[in-house]
Amino acid sequence: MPMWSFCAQFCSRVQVCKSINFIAWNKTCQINDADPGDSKCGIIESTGNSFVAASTFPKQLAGQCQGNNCKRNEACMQKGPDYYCVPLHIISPVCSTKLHPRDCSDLPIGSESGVYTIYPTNAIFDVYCDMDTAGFGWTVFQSRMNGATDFYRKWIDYENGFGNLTSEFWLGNELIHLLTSTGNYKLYIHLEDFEGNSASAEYSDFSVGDSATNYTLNVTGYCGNAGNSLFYHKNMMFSTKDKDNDRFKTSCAQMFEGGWWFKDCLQSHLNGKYLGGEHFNSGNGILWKGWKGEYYSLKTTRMMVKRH
Ligand SMILES: [Ca+2]
Repeated sequence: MPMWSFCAQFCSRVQVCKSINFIAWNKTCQINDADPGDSKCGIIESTGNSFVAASTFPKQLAGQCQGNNCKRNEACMQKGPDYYCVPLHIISPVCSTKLHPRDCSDLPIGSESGVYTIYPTNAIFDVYCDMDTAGFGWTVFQSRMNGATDFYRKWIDYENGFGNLTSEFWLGNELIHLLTSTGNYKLYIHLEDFEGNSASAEYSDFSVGDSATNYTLNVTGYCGNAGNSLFYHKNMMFSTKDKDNDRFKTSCAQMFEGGWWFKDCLQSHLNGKYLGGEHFNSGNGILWKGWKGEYYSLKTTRMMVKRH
């Protein structure tokens, strides 16, 4: 729905609707069969959404549909001067985490790796869940494997996400923030080289700030065998080729061709160019200095989070 009033108007024409939850950032209109105080879904009014009782809407919102006799599971639609009743397809009203997983760790035990729809607070989106690399329940937000996707992109692309969930992608800073702000998350970074070796870096606490902080990286509690190459970037803002938030005199994002939490400039950069192994330009490529040094571009990377 383009705006709140359309959502309210729709609700006014549907008998079953007792309240609406309008989510501003993705313009989602959720209609609810309970008053705000009785909602079983734990929806509350907060920044970014408005959760309002239908009883507060002006009567004229329903227009000619006001007083029609559509059934409880029908919606009244206007067509010219007339109205008609159309059936509503009501999806399960149950709000359990089984049906509405907040992230990949809420999926039923035994679920395989793949793309799933998750429902963090006030949002619905698709993610890739990794159930194999580091145990069950990881929500992946970054993946490199073959160089098929261009990672030298602008701020808006990194903000909204790009690529293909089943191959190479960046989930999007807004979604990474949303996900990691709804609970305590740990971070797992899986790395592979072209010689068949792999290494990992795990951080016990990880979150990304909101757009007002330029998606500042909060990360702590390293363990693993790849080296602590993300620590250097802690508390840095995100930077892209068109938005320089780093501490270097020119743009690290332009120099190293990607988007990252650059400082002055880098110890790691998993969104760098896919150079395919050894190269001669210090710091270029898909970099994790603590494992393969500054002259090696990795084959495979995966960054993923899990609630704890
Ligand atoms: Ca700079």
